[in-house]
Amino acid sequence: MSTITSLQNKFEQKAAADHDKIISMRKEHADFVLGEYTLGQVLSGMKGIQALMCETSALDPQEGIRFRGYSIPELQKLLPKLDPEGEPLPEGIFYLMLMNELPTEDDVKEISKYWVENGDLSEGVKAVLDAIDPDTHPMTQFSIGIMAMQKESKFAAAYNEGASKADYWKYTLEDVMQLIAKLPSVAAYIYRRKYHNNQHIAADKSLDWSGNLAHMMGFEGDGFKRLMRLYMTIHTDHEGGNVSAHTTKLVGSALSDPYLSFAAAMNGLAGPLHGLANQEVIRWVFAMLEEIGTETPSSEQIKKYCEDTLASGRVIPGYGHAVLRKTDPRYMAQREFALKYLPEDKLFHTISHLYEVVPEVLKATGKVANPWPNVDAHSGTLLIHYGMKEYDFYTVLFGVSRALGVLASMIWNRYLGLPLERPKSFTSEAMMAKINAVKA
Ligand code: HAX
Repeated sequence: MSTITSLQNKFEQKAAADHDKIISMRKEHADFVLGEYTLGQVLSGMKGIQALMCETSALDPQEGIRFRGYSIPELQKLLPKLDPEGEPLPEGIFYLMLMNELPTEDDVKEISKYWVENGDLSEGVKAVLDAIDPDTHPMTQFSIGIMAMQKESKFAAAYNEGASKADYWKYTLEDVMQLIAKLPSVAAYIYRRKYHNNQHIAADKSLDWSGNLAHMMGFEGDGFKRLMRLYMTIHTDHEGGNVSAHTTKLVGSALSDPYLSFAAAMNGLAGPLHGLANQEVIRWVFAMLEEIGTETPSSEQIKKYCEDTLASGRVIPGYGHAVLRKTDPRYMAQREFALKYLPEDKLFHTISHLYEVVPEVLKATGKVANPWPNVDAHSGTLLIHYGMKEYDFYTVLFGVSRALGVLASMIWNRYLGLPLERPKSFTSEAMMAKINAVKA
């Protein structure tokens, strides 16, 4: 049996009960009031409005993310690894998010093998990437690369041929597996073309998905590969309302295929308030060290630099969050990694020093809801430690990982037959009229 058929069978078996539960919940409790929301919420990015269902992960403002109920430290213990002391394989968290059960070693091996064996890019996709001005931002190139693969969509082809709605999820699953298989090759192709004189490295199909990504980018050390496994695991998903997850769902709700939906999500991840923050953090930290003129700035110097950043009307990248109200556990997982593998690294010390200073500076503004660091505050320093200095590429790595969560969700959305998303909008005049009608 092919990997796709076996995953389809397993998914259908596992998901059938949840499907019936959710569909009957929708029928029987359609009138249940979930919450109320205010005009203020509508005009501040719909924060806190309970408007989405997402099965793969849930975010608690105090505790942080849980994937199908498991925290990051729990998953570091429970998910299959290549080496008992190493980091989990992201293939495992994908399986967990999709199937709602912890994978066995064999489950993970099967997915890993499929992804690595199906990772090659067609000559057509390479030609598209080759035609892009190399100065183009890597995230733009990444999005173009994903779009260049769209013509392979099994979902789009089946839809054109009149496939039944009941089967959409099967084609979606196949597209998702193909797309995730190829993302490391797209990323590595862009990386080697832009920064390594177009010298590409062939896949090593004996490696796992993240190990092979590291290899194709030109990083052979065990340290970088270990980091990639952690990185690709913790960036996968952050419940349903963040820009990349919600974009995938929104665009997918028009029955756009996984390629179209995920490319759209990547355009959202490329924004500086979302995934691009990982590039912005390192750019900002380097600018700070250069301006202060030392690799070991004092707390006073850091504080002054932060205050200057705020005074110039910019944000401090890597700090704050729309939902979290404490230090991001993804930051802590990376900090633990640094304490274990690079405790003497100077840049890590600066990142730790910022953790002591920045929250107080942000608290002093009196307006920042969450002064604590998020995932993006830490990732760059780990990459730099292992020699990956091209920080404008960092968001592409985030994007490769994000595919695992948002596309696992997409399979569920198709399986549940969720309809087109279409919230109601109002003009400000209509809003004011509503307010006046209540006041009168
Ligand atoms: N530096 C300076 N000001 C900040 C700030 C920061 N790190 N975080 C929030 N604020 C400001 C906001 O800009 C806002 O100011 P105005 O009222 O003048 O517009 C005010 O504090 C209230 O904002 P908030 O309610 O605390 O935060 P939001 O939910 O509106 O925004 C953001 C959340 C993540 C966008 C915000 O904290 C931010 O801009 N952080 C820096 C960029 C960043 O690190 N983004 C990555 C977030 C995680 C992620 O998605 N990763 O991919």
